[in-house]
Amino acid sequence: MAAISAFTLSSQGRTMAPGPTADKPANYGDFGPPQGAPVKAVLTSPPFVPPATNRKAPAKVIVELDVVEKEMEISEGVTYTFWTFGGTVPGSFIRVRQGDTVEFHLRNMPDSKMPHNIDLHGVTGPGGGAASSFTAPGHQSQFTFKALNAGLYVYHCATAPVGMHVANGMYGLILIEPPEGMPKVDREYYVMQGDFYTAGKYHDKGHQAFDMEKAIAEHPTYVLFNGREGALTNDKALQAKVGETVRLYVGNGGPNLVSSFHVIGEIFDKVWYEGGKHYQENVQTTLIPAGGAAMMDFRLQVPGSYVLVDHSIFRAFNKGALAILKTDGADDKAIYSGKEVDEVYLGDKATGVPSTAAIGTAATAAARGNVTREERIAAGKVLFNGTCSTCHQPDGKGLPGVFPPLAGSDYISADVKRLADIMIHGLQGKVTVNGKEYDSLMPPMSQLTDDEIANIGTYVLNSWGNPGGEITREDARMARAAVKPANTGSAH
Ligand code: HEC
Ligand SMILES: [Cu+2]
Repeated sequence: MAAISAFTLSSQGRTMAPGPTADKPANYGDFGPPQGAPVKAVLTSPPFVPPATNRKAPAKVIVELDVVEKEMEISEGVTYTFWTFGGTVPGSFIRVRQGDTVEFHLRNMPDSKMPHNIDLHGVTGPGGGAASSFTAPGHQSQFTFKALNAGLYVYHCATAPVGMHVANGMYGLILIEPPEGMPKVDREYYVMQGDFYTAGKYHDKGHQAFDMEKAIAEHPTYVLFNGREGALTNDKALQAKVGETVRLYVGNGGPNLVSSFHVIGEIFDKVWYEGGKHYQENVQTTLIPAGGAAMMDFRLQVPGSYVLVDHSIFRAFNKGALAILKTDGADDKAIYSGKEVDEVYLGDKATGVPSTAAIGTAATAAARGNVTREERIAAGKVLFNGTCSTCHQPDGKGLPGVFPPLAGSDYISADVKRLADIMIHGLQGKVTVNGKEYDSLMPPMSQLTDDEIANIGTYVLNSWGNPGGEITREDARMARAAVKPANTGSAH
């Protein structure tokens, strides 16, 4: 957990010089006692990073961090009881300077149900602070450490069951600046990945409990940046301008997964891999272990939407591990021709498309049992974009000879209820739509929930000259229950 400093390195049978570490003096990172009046650390909520300390001498820094248990949305229309440091997932970002003496105050709010503590990977000492910070609800604890090693470190709760506390969102980052500070950049952002285990399936609406079995099996329902699907998309996307330099401080809280962190459309000019002292240059994807972190710098040369993903790519598109860095500015055709291909990756996550709030509205109403056709249509429109529109096109007209039209489709009007069946089981073989024959394959979309099927189906039925009507949750349930081989359009 925290740094362990006394071991001997050996390579090819030769033992290197012994010592606290091979080339570091015993007082490494200790610049003497704190100077001047104590300073209170500025803590920030993600995606923001506190300003540089700009200090030239060690100080006494007071950190006050609150543990807050609270219900928040984990996805549109899905709530979860998070346990947090500072009321957010990930927890507040802490920034100090190497050699600082940190007086840490951990307060556990009176309405908490659980005791909590904190293990900071930047602390030298057994447990990284955990043993000294065990804090019951309504209590406060205090401990002090000297920040000896510069770097970007994860902190997390280490109260039993540790995995559960971490899975509920109890992690964050502490940056221990090197004495000279980090190189200046135009913008700094704080992003942290985590995997989440809910009792229901991905996108099952309503309140979701933690599922210990799934967590032990390491089968997350959600893999997220900053604790919520869509925390950094649409109007909450990270912002930058062409010509600026951007630094991401990226952590991985786990509890289980290792992140293959990648920004689609960018190359990291520098990566301080593992959050340490050295950087690698020209990196496409950097590995961030659970309980680890990295800093990465790049300059933005071309405007558009850059997509932050875990390149274990099903996590990005089917579990939520996707964020956007929106860059405004003038095109540079010499670097990139400028064909806007955002939609391929983004679907409904792109900026400027209808807000996903409609999905939440329909889900709430569906849970009450009185969802209206209009609410289903509004939610279905958002879901259609990004799920179906890549092939059938946003206007439902399809592509001649490749993807059949859903607009004015006589295939749909012949039997409107088959829509649910087609979405869940896919379609292959010969079909004739409006007099034209298609002989292709539509993959099953069984990842959609019954409500999502109902919403999309109702939207399609009530759009583009189709006959109207409704697909219900029951239609979806029955279509799913029908165990059968993939649909074939013609009888063979
Ligand atoms: C990867 C591309 C792709 C996606 C995504 C896709 N489809 Fe299809 N869809 C097809 C193809 C190809 C066919 C024709 C299949 C065949 O030839 O048997 C088809 C056929 C259909 C048909 C029957 C023919 C018609 O035009 O009326 C319907 C209805 C349909 N899709 C609805 C949907 C809906 C709703 C979604 C989103 C949940 C969706 N599709 C997503 C490729 C896709
Ligand atoms: Cu805890």
